[in-house]
Amino acid sequence: IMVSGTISDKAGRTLSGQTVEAFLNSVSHINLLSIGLNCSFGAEGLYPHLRELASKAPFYIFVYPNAGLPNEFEDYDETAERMAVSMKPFLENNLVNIIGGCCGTTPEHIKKISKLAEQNSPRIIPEIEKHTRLSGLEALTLSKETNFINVGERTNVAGSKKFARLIREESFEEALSIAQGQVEAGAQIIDINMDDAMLDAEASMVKFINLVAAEPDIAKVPVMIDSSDWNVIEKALQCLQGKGIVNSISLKEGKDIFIQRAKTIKRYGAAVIIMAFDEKGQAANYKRKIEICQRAYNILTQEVNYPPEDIIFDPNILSIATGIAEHDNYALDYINAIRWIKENLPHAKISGGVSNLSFSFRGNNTVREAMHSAFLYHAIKAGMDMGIVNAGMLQVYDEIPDELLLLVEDSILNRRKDATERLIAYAENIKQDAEEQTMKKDQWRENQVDERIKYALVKGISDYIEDDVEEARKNYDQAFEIVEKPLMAGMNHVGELFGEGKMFLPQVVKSARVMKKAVAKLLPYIEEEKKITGVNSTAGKILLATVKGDVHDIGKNIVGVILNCNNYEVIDLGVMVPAEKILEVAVEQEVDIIGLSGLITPSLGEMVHVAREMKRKNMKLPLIIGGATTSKIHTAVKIEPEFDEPVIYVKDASRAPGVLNSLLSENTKGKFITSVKEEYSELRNKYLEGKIEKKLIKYSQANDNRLNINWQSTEIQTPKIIGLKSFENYSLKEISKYIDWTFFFHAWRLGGKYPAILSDPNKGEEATKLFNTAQEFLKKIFDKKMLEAKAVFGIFPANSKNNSVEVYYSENKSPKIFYFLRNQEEKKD
Ligand code: THG
Repeated sequence: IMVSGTISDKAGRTLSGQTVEAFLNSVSHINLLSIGLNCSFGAEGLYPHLRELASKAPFYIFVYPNAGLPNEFEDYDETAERMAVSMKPFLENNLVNIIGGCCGTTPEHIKKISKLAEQNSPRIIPEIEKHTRLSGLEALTLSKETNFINVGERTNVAGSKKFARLIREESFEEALSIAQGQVEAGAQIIDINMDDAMLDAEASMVKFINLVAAEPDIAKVPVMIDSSDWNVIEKALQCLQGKGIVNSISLKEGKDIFIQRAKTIKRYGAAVIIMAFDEKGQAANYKRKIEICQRAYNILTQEVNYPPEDIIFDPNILSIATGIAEHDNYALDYINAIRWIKENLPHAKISGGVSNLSFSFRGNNTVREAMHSAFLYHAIKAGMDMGIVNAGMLQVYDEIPDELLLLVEDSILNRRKDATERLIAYAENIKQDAEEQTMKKDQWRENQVDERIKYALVKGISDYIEDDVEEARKNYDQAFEIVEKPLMAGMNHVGELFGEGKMFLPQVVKSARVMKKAVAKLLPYIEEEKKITGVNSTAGKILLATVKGDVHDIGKNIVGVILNCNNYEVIDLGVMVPAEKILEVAVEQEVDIIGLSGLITPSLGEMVHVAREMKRKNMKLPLIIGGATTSKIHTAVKIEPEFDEPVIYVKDASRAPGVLNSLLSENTKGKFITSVKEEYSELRNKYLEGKIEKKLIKYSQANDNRLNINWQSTEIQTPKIIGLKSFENYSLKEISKYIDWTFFFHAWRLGGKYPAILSDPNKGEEATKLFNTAQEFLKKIFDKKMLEAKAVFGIFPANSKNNSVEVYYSENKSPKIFYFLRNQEEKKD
């Protein structure tokens, strides 16, 4: 079996949000022949990701990138030479065993790559250290360097009254915020438990885990599936993308069932917690604990071939200080057992439910937290690797008041007979510090309401959005303005961040959900306002389709979700939709906009066809274009000229609401369409001009055109200073004269090669001087004066053949351009 992955965004993640290492950990339980990367965004950016994979995978490695991303016109620009340059480091650093090319590569490419491969030796599979390697969207490796791993306990219906209530009431969104709270408070794994007689544990587990998968801030950590019902565990395993932990199995029901379940878990690819139980029951003392763990370890490693690093023992943390003498040594037995396991069961890890320890002090969090911290202090020293804890509620060992510390340690380490009594006496004396219990207030809640709305959208926080939009209504005349202004501003910011690789897809979808909630809250008000103004109740009706010949729809579906969240009625025709069908439904359903999507390059041609058909049928509605291969330039050059109505490219899902809003809103529509038309026509002209200019000549001809310098005939002065010279007290004004402004003018679209002068006579003496110089310059060279110019922005040689220059100047506010030709009248205004 060979597993091939693709990195799909700038953040270096797979489409479902995993990092390369998280992905590797998710599939490493299979005895792979090889693992590698294909396509992605070409060879060039792949190096760091490939290197990471090569350094961590115990399998052969392959790579076959595409020849860069396809350009806007369905072609791949990366030549065989260029691609070989980017692939060279893969081979020279011996990162791969198999190498090749994906989309856009040709026999020519493969020939070049193959040559390079011949010159280098293949990767040798490195010795990979045995560590417990887990993953959510990100990898979690338990090594000597990682300290104790916190597993969040609060997403447990048996361990949190609040969580239990939320799940019972099906308030899944708020339940998710408990998970998020655990992660924010430092949980590196979350334990999820739905075992409750009043719940359909299987259904609740599946639903909750799937919701977690869509919350990148939670899904980044691995999941610990906590259930005593095997069916719940197996169902949950089927929903996990990453490599999680099963909590738990044991020898309670005998060896056969134990083996059968361990085999199943191994096949799904998860680590497993083994509780110290057997046919006789729970191990309470040291001897029973180590005896059961030893037996389970032998069965797992010898009969199931379970990787020992994926075995996590839980030798039972039982409640102490209960008043029952037999319980007094429970903590010490656990600590001693883990010390033994560490020494005798190689690579196995140790976990435990820490809060169990202090059940007898329920209601007194001060004492409980002190007990947990002191217990962990000793247990971690003995080798405890991870623990199920109330993340964020652990006290720092050093900060436990001396008196309390002495009492809890007496109890944990069973140092004196009256330890429990003394601890109880202490506990009765202290009052709960109410303040300690209240969570610290979120700083961002202090901001202005519009800022809060934007923040909530970017962070995907839905908790306060309804109250915030309600509050925002005070500042706006109409509810719809809140959608158009702060909410859109937030969504646009999300779009920008996504474009820069600072957010990844699942996060964008999460933002859309916040948007949905906000819009839902505003909808009744918007409806009211519309009754008065007589406008439609939805924002608009849009038809979406992946064009004929293309089966990709992930992006389109995301657009659908996001538009839905923005109150658009979406008719999704699915994939492989022929032009006739699209137009037929559009007419029948009277949609406001048609949106076409496609991922593969032939779809570009199909989109041109749809546009032509729309024109032929004389349709009067805008067409929007999106999908991985589509682009603004292709839309402008190839699609837009085919159809007279607006044809607009939408870069990614996050931008769809902004574009549609501008297209359909009466206020912005006209201006928006005109500006897009202008922009596309400019792009088209530039492209067509560029096409003409780019005619290539023969290499020999190019050589003949080189600059011939006769070094003998010219006397070359030795510069006064060679090397660096630093100026200490300079003025920017002075220095600006020496700056080569070419690049700035390019950026400002001013064109030209060597700017001669920049000035504005209204800007003081220095500028006037420059302005006069410009006048003189033109007079001297062209015998022309500056006409009515009030300011000169620059003078550029426009064409070296006829010695013309372009002069950028202004008479009033709007800049103008003149072309001057030597000894001729000015060519054009
Ligand atoms: N080993 C393994 N898994 C486990 C346990 C274990 N899973 C469950 C449990 N034990 C660990 N989780 C918890 C979670 C919460 C509490 C204790 C253990 C807890 N809850 C508060 C209480 O009951 O007082 C509830 C407070 C509230 O409702 O807010 O203490 O040992 N493998």
